Amino acid sequence: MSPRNPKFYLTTPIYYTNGLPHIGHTYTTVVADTIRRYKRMRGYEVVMTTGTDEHGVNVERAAKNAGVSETAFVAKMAAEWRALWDELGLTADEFVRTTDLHHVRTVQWLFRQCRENGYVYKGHYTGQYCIYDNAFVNDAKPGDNCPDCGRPTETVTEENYFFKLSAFQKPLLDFYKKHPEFIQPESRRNEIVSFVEGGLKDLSITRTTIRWGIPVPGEEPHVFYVWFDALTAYLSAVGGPEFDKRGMWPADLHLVGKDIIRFHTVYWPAFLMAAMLPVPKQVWAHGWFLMDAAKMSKSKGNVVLPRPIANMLGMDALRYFLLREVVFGQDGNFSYDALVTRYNSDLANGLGNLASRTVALIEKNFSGKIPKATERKPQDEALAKEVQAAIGEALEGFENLSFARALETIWGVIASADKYLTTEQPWALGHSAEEQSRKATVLWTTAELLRIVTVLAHPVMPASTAKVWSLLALPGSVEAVELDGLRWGQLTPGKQLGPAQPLFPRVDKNEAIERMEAMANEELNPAPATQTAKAGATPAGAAAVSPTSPEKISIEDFAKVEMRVGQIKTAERIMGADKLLKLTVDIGTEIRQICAGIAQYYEPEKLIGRKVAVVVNLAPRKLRGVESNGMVIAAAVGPEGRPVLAGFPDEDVEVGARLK
Ligand code: ME8
Repeated sequence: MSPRNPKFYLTTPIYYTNGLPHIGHTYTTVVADTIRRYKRMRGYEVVMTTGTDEHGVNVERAAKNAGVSETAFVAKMAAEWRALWDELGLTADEFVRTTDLHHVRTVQWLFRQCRENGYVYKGHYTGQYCIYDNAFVNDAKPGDNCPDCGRPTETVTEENYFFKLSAFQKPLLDFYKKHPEFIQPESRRNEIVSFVEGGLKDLSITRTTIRWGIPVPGEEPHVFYVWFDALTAYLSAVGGPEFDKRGMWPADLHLVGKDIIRFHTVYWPAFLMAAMLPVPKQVWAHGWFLMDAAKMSKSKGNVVLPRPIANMLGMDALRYFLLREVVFGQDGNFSYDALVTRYNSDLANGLGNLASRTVALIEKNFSGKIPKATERKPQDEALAKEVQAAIGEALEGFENLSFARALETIWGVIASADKYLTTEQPWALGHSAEEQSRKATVLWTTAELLRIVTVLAHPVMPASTAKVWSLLALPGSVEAVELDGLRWGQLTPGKQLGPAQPLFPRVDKNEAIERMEAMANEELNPAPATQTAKAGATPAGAAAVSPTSPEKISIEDFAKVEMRVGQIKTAERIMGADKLLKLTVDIGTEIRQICAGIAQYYEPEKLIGRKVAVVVNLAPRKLRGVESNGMVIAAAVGPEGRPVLAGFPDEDVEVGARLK
C-alpha cells in the first residue's frame, strides 16, 4: 500500500482469559472487523488489534483450580480465543497477550515515563476491592458488594505506587471540551464529564497482594495494577516505546462496551498525558447484548455462544443480525427467535432470493450473459436514482458507525428491487425485439442494483458478498472495490455469470433453534471425553473446552468414551478455515469423515496412512459447515497449544483396535 494512504488504527478490548468468548465479545470484535473492512474499502491503511488480558487474581485462582501454572493456563486460554476468532473469520492484524515480553517492557517503560515526569509516588491504600472486576470500589465499606457485578468486595491494605490522577482533572476536562468527538456516544460523554467534574482521586497502580502480574522493575514484589497493564496493550501492539516507527499511534478508535468506558476515557488518556504521549482520537462505548434482560454471564447460565450460530446459519448471518438488530450504542436483547426470523426474512428471502432470481432470469433469457440495457423508462431511472442516493446514505451510516441505519438503507434497496421485478414482470415478456429489449433493460438494472448492494454490504457480510461477486462474474474481488468510486451504471454487459452458489438456504425456525441450543449446551457442558486432561492432551477438533473443571471422573465415565486406532485415508484443507483439515479415517468397521484443527502444523499429504487415536462415539457436529464424525486426539504443546497427534510409532497396531 502506498505511504500516501491515510492510516486508521482501531482496537477491541483485550479480553479476560478466565472465560471463553460469548456473543458480547463477538459483538465488539464483529464491529471492529466491519469498520476495518469498510475503512480499507475507503483507501485507509488499517490496523486492528485485539488480544487477551492475562494477569490478575482471577487468573491466579482459575489456574490453581485447574491445577496448572498460570503460564500454562493463560497460554491455553489465549490459544483458544485466538483459534475461535480465526474460526469465525475475525482474525485481527495484531493479537496482544499481556504476558508477551514486548508488552511487559512497554508497561514498564510507560511507568518510567510517568514517574520521571513526576506523576507517580509511593503511599498506602486500604479499600474494598472487587477481585472479579480487578478494581478497588470507591466509597465502599467492608461488607459492601461490588456495584458493577454485585459480588462481595474484600478489604485490602497495600503499599502502592500511586498515579496522580487528581492532577489531570483540568487537563482532561479541557481535552474533552476541545475534542467533543473523543467520547461517543454523546450520552456517555456527559456521564464522564460529570464524573471528572466531581473530582479525581489518585489511583493506586501497583499491587503487592497479587503475585501474577507484570513486575515493577527494581520494586518487587510490586506488580502492576491490571488496568495499567491492560490499557497499555493498545500501544504495545503497534510498537510500544518505538511506536513512531510504525506510524499507527495514536489510536483512531478504541471500541469498548459501556462497562469499561471510565478506564478508557479517564485513566488511559491521563496515563498517556503523564507520559507525554499522544492521546487516542476516539473511544466508542457500545451497549450490552442482554439475554433474558440480564447481562450475559456464565454463572447466570445465560451466555450465548457464537460458534453454534456460525455453524448453523453462517457467520455472515450472525454479523448481520448483531449489527442490524440494535442501534449501535444502545443495549439490545438477544434472542434466537429474532435471529432466525431475520435470517429467513432478510437474508434467505431478501438478499439470497434477489440474487438467485436475478441469476435465474438472466440464465433463462440471456443464456447466462449479463444483458445490455437499452432504452430506459422513467421507472428504471427512478430506481437508479434511488440506488445512487442509497450509496451516499449507506456510506454515511458506516462512517458514523450507524450500522443499523446503513443496513436498513441497503435492505431498502433490496425491497425496491423486489417491487420493481414484481411490477415489470420480466418473466411475462415475450420474444419480440421490443419485449426482448425491455427484458434486457430490466435485468441489467436488477443485476446492477445487486452489484451495488453487494459492495455496500461487504464490510458486514464478507463471505456471502464474495460469493455474489463471483456469481455476477465481476472483476477482481469485492473487498478491493473503492467505495469512493462506487456509482450506478458501472456494470459491464456481456459477461457470462459464474456458477450458482447457495447463499442463505431457508431454515425451519424451531429446528434451527433446537440445533443451536443443543450445540451451545454441548460446548458449555462438554462430555467428559472432550474435557482437557491435566497432562495437556487436547482434542484436535477445535472444541472449546473448560480448563477449570476440577471434578474427577469415574472409570465408568471413562468407559463411555470409545477410542480406537484409526488410519488416515485422505486429508484435505477446508476452504476458508485455515486451521482445519478434513480427514477420512478408517476405524476398522467403517471410514469416517473427521475435521481436525491441525492444518497449520501438518501437511495433508504427509498424513496419509498415519495411524492415530480416534474418539469414535462422539456426537457428529459441523465445523465450518463440514460434518465431523469423531475426533482425532492430539497433545497441546507450547504456549500456542500446537497440536501433536497421538500415535503408535513403535508397534504395528491393527486398525480398529480399542484404546483402553
Ligand atoms: O473488561 N454485550 O475484558 P472482558 C456487549 N479485560 N458487549 C460485551 C458483553 C455484552 N453482554 N459482554 C462483554 C475486560 N462485552 C478487560 C478489558 S481493555 C484494555 C481491558 C464486550 O473480557 C465489551 O466490549 O470482560 C466489553 O467492554 C468487553 O467485552 C469486556 O471484556
